[in-house]
Amino acid sequence: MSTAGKVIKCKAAIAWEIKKPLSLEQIEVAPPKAHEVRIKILATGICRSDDHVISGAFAMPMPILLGHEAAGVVESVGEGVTCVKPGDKVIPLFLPQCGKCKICRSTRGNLCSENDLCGKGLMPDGTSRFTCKGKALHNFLGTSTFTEYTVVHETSVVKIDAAAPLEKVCLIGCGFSTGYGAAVETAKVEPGSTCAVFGLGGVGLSTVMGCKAAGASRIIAVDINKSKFPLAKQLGATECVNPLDFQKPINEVLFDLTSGEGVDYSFEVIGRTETMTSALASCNNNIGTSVIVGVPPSASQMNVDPMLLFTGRTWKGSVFGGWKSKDSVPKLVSDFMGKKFILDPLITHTLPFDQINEGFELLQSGKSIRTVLTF
Ligand code: PAD
Ligand code: ZN
Ligand code: ZN
Repeated sequence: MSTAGKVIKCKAAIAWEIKKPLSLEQIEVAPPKAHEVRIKILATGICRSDDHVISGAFAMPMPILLGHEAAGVVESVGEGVTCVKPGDKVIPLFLPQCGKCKICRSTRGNLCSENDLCGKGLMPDGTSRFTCKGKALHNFLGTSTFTEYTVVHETSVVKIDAAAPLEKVCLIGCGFSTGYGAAVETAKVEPGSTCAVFGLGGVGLSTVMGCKAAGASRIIAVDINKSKFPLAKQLGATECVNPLDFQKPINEVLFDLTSGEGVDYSFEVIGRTETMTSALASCNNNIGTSVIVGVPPSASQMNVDPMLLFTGRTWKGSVFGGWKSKDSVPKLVSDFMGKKFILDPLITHTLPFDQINEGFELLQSGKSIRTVLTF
């Protein structure tokens, strides 16, 4: 029996308030309005950005339906949708590509003005498609994938190869693309260069892979959890450094390791202001580039010696790896299918959706890289 045009009752994991486990409940998912798409989610990864909302570091309106790294199948479409049809395999896009704003019209940049990084948590028309116990739920970055069904705007979804394994390519919806793109798209790492990657979670390890693919000759992986080092080496790190093993600041350690020159490219893939500054100070004082990938804690401020920038360093940020999402995600899926990169080592755990809170505990305790939840 077709569910098109009807409210769907299904299971979802709700964040009612910060610092509490997610609550598995039945929700109602309204049919898609014009230019919206309802998706049956089949696999979703757990990313640190979801956890930043739960911890309160990334301020979002509550209650909220988190999750943004997923893959699924279109269940139904609203009026006027032509980019996808029921049955298509798709990836929701936490960074939309409207095709109309200044950035979408430009060949440069990827931060479509329709993005919801500031956390409105509603569809573009200002309403929600989710309710639970009579209360409207906010969406997360226009996606919300910790649910059996979600509704997204047509600018926030893209069709992918029908043969793609959804329980793997869901990582292309965030972690892999973000980390890999920070190296190949945002920094445009050059062959033979020296890179340092701070933070070796799913995103940072993807940055390591991007540095390797770009031909970096040295990739120094930095983490305070040394259990991350074997996988970092397997994916391309040439050396691994634990800041806790040294008395001096990590930027000085990296200068020592590079004969006083600093690295050509550094990446902060943690989400802490201290490590953002350390990463900046670790790159060459004149031609070094440092990229912020970790989500900065809401309302945080940085106090930086301007001399670090005066001498010529470049400091930039990277959302979704600098990729224009709709254009790039299908290509990245094709590249995965063509074995141009691998995702399997990043997926350390696969759990049924019901065990979502265990997945978060694995991330919080540093035991997992990516947990993929299946439905
Ligand atoms: P993760 O928690 O799996 O990995 C973070 C890693 O950093 C862990 O291995 C930690 O041990 C390590 N770490 C923590 N503190 C330090 C420290 N002081 N020095 C060195 N290492 C440390 O997270 P993730 O890989 O899922 O995400 C990483 C960040 O990227 C996080 O802030 C997330 O919110 C952000 C992100 N940004 C985007 C984007 O578009 N820019 C997208 C997705 C995720
Ligand atoms: Zn993410
Ligand atoms: Zn746009």
